[in-house]
Amino acid sequence: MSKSSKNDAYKQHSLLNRAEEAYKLLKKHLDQDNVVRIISHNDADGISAAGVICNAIARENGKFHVTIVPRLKSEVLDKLSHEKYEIFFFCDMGSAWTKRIGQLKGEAIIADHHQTIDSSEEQEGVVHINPHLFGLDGTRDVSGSGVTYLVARLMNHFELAGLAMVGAFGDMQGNGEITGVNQTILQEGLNKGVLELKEGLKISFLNDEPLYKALTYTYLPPLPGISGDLDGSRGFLEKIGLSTDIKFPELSNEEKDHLKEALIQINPEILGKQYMITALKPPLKNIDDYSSIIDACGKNKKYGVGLSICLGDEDESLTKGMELLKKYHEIILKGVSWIKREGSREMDHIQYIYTEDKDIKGFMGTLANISLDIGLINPNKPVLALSRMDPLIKVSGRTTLKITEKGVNLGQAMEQASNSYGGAGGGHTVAAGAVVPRNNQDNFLNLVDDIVKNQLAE
Ligand SMILES: [Mn+2]
Repeated sequence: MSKSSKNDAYKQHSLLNRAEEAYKLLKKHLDQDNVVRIISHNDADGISAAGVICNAIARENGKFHVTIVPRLKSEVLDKLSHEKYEIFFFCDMGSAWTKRIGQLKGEAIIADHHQTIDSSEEQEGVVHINPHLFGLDGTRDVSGSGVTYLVARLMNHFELAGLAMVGAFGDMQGNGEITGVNQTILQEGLNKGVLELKEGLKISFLNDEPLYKALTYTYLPPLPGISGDLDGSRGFLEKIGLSTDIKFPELSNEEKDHLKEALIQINPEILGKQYMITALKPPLKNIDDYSSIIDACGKNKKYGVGLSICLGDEDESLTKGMELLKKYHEIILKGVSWIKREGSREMDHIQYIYTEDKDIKGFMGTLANISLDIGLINPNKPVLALSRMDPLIKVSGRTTLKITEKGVNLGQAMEQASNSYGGAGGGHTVAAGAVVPRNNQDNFLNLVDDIVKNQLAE
């Protein structure tokens, strides 16, 4: 074992110990029949994280009350401060508010993975689990769902490793190698037989959609000329002599091989590892697809639908979830063709895209990711995706690991720049968010540009 991985194992051990403290606190309250007050984030990771802890509590015959929120802000905590629950459980958020959480009427568990300026300082009655507290990576190596799973696994609910990975995929930790705590969780799932590993074509909804659609909806790995391009996708299939409307399972073995070879020519990464949840059927079986469905629920603000799917409703909620996914795909296609047409506006060290389109507004972070991935915009500069939400501008910042390795930390840049102009923000090195007053949009952009310049120079 190398020195660094030994070190990493020690750090993971410390994180697991903290999770065990949380488990003991939760167990105490479940034994007293207290309702667990769960607050989680509204993205795929946050919804999955809520799913992990709700499932675990339900299986222990416990009771819970969940609220999913877009952001943990002061007003949310004001409301919670009037609630008389004995135990609060924050998923995928909370690390930035340990003090306020310590002042709530009940005890609290925070299961978060975001980096934050606020403290590792301990608060009475609060168990704070966050990889950053132990020198571990929370951007790439574990999600909010993963951190939450570290508590659930102590109740022997190893099958929830699947949902933990759904959250990780939702936070873009599923592309490329699975590393760190995610790898530990994945291995545990594989060892327990609740997860399966397959080698195959990494195409979205491969068995569920006609081929031309499945290919169009595949953004990671990117298929230039096909991803986000219905005509390009049809053209590709026609060129290699396959029917466009056919579904993958209907192809002969020879045709499947032919398709595989043609796709590998475009991007060899299309063939790779896929992770499946043993107990589930498509479209939830493939963790990547499961995550896309929950993401679509989140982006369409149907958090209850997403959470119900995580809680096992494969009828009504899954049907609704698939409708939301369809809508989601249509909006992304609309956005991709817009960016293809107009491109981004480049500054010295960053670039940005801006929309007032009400369909596209909620999807700007995803569009920023896709634009970088499939090469619609300059891959060498971080991109800020701006949506007009009077009187504010909502900003989603995205970049690549290649750029963060050069020293760029978007979370810090956006936190600092938004704070300087009457807004708020923060997040991870590769993905961050902020809101700023609209009249400070240009000042904010210039300051981020400047901070990124300095980060690159350091
Ligand atoms: Mn997260």
